[in-house]
Amino acid sequence: MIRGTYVLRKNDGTILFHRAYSQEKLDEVLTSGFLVAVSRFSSELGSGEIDSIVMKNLKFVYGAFENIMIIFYVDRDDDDQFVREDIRKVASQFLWQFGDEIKELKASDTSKFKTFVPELDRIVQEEVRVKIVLIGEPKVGKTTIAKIVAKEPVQANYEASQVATIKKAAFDKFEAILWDIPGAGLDGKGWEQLIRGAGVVFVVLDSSLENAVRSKAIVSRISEVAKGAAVFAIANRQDQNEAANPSILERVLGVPTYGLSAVSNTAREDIINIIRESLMISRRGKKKGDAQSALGDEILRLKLEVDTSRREIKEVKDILAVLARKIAQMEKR
Ligand SMILES: Nc1nc2c(ncn2[C@@H]2O[C@H](COP(=O)(O)OP(=O)(O)O)[C@@H](O)[C@H]2O)c(=O)[nH]1
Ligand SMILES: [Mg+2]
Repeated sequence: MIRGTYVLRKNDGTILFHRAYSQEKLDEVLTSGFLVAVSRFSSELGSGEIDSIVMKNLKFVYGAFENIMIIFYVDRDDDDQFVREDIRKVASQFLWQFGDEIKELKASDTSKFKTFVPELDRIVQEEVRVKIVLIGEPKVGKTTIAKIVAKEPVQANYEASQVATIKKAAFDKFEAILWDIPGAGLDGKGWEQLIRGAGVVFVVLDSSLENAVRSKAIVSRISEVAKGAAVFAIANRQDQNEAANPSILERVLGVPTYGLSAVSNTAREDIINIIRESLMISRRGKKKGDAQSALGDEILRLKLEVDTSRREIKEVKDILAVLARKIAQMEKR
């Protein structure tokens, strides 16, 4: 999860803005050391370029934009892809709001940047909480998957789930709320209520063809009931010899299908990667998110363009001045 955000002035490393999202105290020696270092090598970082560095249990993701640096610190295992999107948005917004004031600013007078808090929160918290539903026939591995993601102990002996259970897991910038819906009730309509408001729905399969064919009905029903949800399949039990290849199951179901073995040692990382990718795809499909990040990029581009044309105007003016002097000299002769 995102632990906090810094905005620095590039040339001297002045901290213009800091917001912590987690109660945990930062290692101050570590952080101030990092901030000094990062402002030193900011000149090597091209404008708009984003890089990251891991220190102890934190990952610092940072980018240079015009005369500022934006730094997010997150948990060390987090994927910084989502943070990178946020960094670009924060940079555009911060430059848009304060761009002109940063240059003249005296190092001690950073209070005005506090007004950036709601703006930052809006960017960071946009779509952080996501409802993820695991649905599918009994014994395909839904409860196992939910428990692994939530870091709960998994028992090997099977217990049929009677009621939907909800588990939480935090990773990257997300707070995932996992809904584990019992497979026994899929004939009725009860489950349709439960998937409302989901961002992502995973139809979990035991990777047999029969199971995939039977699950087709659920897939088409999901898209009717939860219109905003992106639907994917998890082809679980890939460790079993009889498991069909995910690409074949994908053709049967008509939705992106990820292979998984929930009993593997790497299961948690594998599942988180599947969730990451599905969130990336589902967000890409959302017009609003697209429009917003496109707007951020557009603002940054326009600002660069204005700066360039200001420079060009000055150059043209200089040339005109030289020409005018030349004409005046020629007229004198
Ligand atoms: N071999 C194998 N067993 C699995 C896998 N995933 C789950 N299981 C086992 O299958 C049984 C049913 O899993 P469960 O998560 O309770 O299924 P649910 O009914 O869909 O919630 C349990 O005994 C699990 O340990 C897998 O990928 N491979
Ligand atoms: Mg279950």
